[in-house]
Amino acid sequence: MPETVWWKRGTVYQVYPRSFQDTNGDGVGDLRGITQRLDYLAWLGVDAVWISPVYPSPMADFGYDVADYCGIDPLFGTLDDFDELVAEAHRRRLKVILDFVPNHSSIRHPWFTDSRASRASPRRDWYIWRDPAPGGGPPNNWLSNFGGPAWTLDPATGQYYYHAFLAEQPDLNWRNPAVRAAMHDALRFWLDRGVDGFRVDVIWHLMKDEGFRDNPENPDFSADLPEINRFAQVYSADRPEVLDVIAGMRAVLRDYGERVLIGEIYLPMERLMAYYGPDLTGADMPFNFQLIQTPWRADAVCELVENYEAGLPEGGWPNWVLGNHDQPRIAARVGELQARIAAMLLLTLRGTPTLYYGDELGLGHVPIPPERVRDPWERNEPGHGRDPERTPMQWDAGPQAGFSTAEPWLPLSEDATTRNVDAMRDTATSMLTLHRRLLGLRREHAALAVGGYRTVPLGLPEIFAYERFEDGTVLRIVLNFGDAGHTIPLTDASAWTILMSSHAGRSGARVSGAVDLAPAEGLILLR
Ligand code: TEU
Ligand code: CA
Repeated sequence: MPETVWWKRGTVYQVYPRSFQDTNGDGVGDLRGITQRLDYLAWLGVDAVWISPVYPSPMADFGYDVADYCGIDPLFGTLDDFDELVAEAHRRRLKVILDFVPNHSSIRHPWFTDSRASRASPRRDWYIWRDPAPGGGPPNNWLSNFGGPAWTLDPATGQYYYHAFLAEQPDLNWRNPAVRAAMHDALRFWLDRGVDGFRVDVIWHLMKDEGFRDNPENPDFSADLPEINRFAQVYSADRPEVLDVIAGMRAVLRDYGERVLIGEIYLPMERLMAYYGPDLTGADMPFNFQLIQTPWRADAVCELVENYEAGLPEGGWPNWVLGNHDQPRIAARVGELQARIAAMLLLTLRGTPTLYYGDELGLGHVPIPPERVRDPWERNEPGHGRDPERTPMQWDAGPQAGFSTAEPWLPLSEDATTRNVDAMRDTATSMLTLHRRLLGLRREHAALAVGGYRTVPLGLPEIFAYERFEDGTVLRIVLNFGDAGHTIPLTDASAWTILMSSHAGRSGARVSGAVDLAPAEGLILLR
């Protein structure tokens, strides 16, 4: 395989640590649990594990409210546990990516305690404080992503502080060089411990309009959308100066060699591309959520892939995401059968795939009874909560699906006795086996890992076909987004070998001229 940096060749697997494996019987996953399951990740065939936040936190937003950027919350374990996790991961050639949350801290972070103490506090300017509007009330019309105004009045000093998310998550002021320096130190703290990279939370939010202008109304707003969409986020996020901030973080990572900077960015395609930065000084991988936001149709997905490929800056490496801890699960969005096509797509497109834990089991939307709702967003804006995609990983048919000896913090899926790693790992037709085989093929064929991409136009509206190629090897992927069978012409004279079908079986068969595709079947052919 050609020499390529690990994060381009590899596959990222996201662990939501509360829900992966509990080892001390409190119903919440922990670091030792992740360490215990590293053999599983190595067996599955992923290359890196991204762990959602494990820093000390009051958990108002389950760790996305950090009270100390250089520690581990006791709920998850200790720094020693963390060091052991890194060492054990590296022993298995797995990389470790930390979630970094620099846009806001917890309201309990000592920096904020200092900042709010008085207008004269040396740390006052570490956060974003503004006087009330002239007639009283919040300084401008910016809204919180979780509902309500993004400004909270602190009566002690008579000023409002800004929070793009919960009031318990005050935004830091990245225009202040002292904030940048402190955050760079935090990055170095983890890099020195051997961390291989960071997924940076809401990276496009770091800089806000210097003049704090009102956001314009969004003409497309409708009441079923979260309230944040009432206005277009023109001034509260995605400011051009943010690229300089990101280049600063990237420079810290570059001192450590091959470490990766991934940016969480929910923006339209053209803006997303800007986050590779001038001369690629930005994020190595601005997360590409377009598959989550595009209707699940062959023509729409084909168009998306082509636009994305065409929009990449020179040298910019692509990446693909099907789900995460903020989004309804892929199996719930497209259905169990199409989720297999989605897996085949994710793992055969050009670029680094990020897989969300549990999606390899086809885990669906787990209904949460009202008394068990945990996500604060669900309380603020019912219907938008993210608990259904954060339920415990299902390992075996035993009590609590092998996740814990106690009642888990969120309910297990009802089908946990059959939908679990133990039950699925040796079944040829299982979703888990499908993932493992796809990940295996990615390692085996440079064409999949690092090769080129081209669309194969077939003129069949329900079929998306494309090729991946490298050094004379050509793989053709044919995906049936519909529920009818098709005979697919093979547009050249060569014979092809079926490497795998999403339906299992068929591997090794030789085909030429045409190949039959069952409803919702995907094929990978080798020329
Ligand atoms: O998410 C940012 C974010 O924009 C989402 O919450 C988004 O609003 C939602 O998913 C709709 O698509 C990040 C984290 O991933 C999330 O878990 C945190 O709650 C949030 O930042 C605040 O840190
Ligand atoms: Ca635990």
